Amino acid sequence: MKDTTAPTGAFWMPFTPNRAFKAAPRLVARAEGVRYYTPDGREVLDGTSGLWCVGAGHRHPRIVAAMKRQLDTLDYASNFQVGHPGAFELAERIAAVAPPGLDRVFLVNSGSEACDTAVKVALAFWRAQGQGQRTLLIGRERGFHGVGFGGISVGGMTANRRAFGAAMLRADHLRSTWDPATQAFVRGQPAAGAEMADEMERLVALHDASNIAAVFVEPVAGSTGVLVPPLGYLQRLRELCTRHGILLVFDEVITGFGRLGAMFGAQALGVVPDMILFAKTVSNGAAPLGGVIVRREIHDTLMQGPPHLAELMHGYTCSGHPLACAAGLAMLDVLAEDDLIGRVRTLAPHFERTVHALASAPGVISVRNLGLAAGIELAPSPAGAGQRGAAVQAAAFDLGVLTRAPGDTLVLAPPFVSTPSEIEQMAERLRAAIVQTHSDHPEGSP
Ligand code: PXG
Repeated sequence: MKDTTAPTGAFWMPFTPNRAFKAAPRLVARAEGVRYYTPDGREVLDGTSGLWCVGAGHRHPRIVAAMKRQLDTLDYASNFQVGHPGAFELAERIAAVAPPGLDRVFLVNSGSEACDTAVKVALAFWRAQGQGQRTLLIGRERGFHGVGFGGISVGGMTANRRAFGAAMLRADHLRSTWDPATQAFVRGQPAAGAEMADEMERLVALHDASNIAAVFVEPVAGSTGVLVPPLGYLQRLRELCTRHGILLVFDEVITGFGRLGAMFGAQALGVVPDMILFAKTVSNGAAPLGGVIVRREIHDTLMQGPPHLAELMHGYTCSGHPLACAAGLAMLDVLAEDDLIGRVRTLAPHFERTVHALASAPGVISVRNLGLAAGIELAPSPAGAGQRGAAVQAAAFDLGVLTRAPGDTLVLAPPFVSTPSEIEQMAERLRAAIVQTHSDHPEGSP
């Protein structure tokens, strides 16, 4: 039998420093609830819900059972001109929990596909109304919208854009809402800064609204380190998009399905966009699933052309895959039956206190949070930005907690089913990793 603990060179790992990983592999082999287990049986608390996916905890029994039943019934059917009941039911159920007015659902397999789908829907929507010149997209600095060409064009993560400029769509960007001078240790939404949204006026004055298709933002920027928008910012952005007739798209790949204490960030923060993108938590990470929820008018505008032809020439072999739909339906049941969103709301104040206590750990220069998401930022090592973050991430795994480190920010985003004491344990282990790494690399030495 092959030694499954030793990764070979064949797997080119995504978004991973491959050489460093393969020199010191950190594997998980099993998971249950809020815990991963390494091949040798050591526990690692899942401080990031996998990659922001596993709100209901790993291997939730009702999700696992539903997926097993599905595999025993219908393993694969496309949704190209035939269909299967799971996809229709899932779309209805998602529409029923979405903000009012958004009730048409296009299913895909990932957040990146959701972003690229939304870009296509926006472009097609304007073209269908004789406004095909509306091709400019507005994103935001430090936004992340996956790795498709639409997503990196509106995205604002330099490293993801650097090499691919030749294939980028036309896009301009709002600045990030992150202001270290006023927000370093803010709990929840910063009180000041709503006017940052007025930058949209500048972009409209520059490009003219008649050329702009849509604005893409995450309600809370997640993967660049949990950047929480000021109170009123998204409301202001909504007003400006409405005033100028520009579509507003919320990328809720991270915030969707409970993370902020409501089904969607739109509801948690009280702003209704024109489209919502989702993935990750929708299936509890148990199968690849994502999608785009659109306002009825957007969908209806596109329902034209010869009746024997697809109205939108877009879709994936696995759009609405039966197994993913089964996982999604079971997750919606679990969210409701176990009141997981209520649980997020109950846990959030405890989580906030626990993560803000990390402000006293050595080298911490910012802590910010909303719902069950927090970023704990460390002063960069003199050896270079991101090095301290990477070192803490590795040390934390060895000390028994999974964190993510975009740059020098450590992310905690625990499963919704975590207990208060499990959250404290996650924070304690993270503190130990910060302390250990700090004494390995004291300030001023590489
Ligand atoms: N939009 C947002 C807001 C995301 O966070 C995507 C789109 C793309 O989803 P897919 O399913 O194509 O990966 C994401 C993905 C991290 C991390 O460390 C976050 C993501 C992916 C990888 C790492 O926070 N989010």
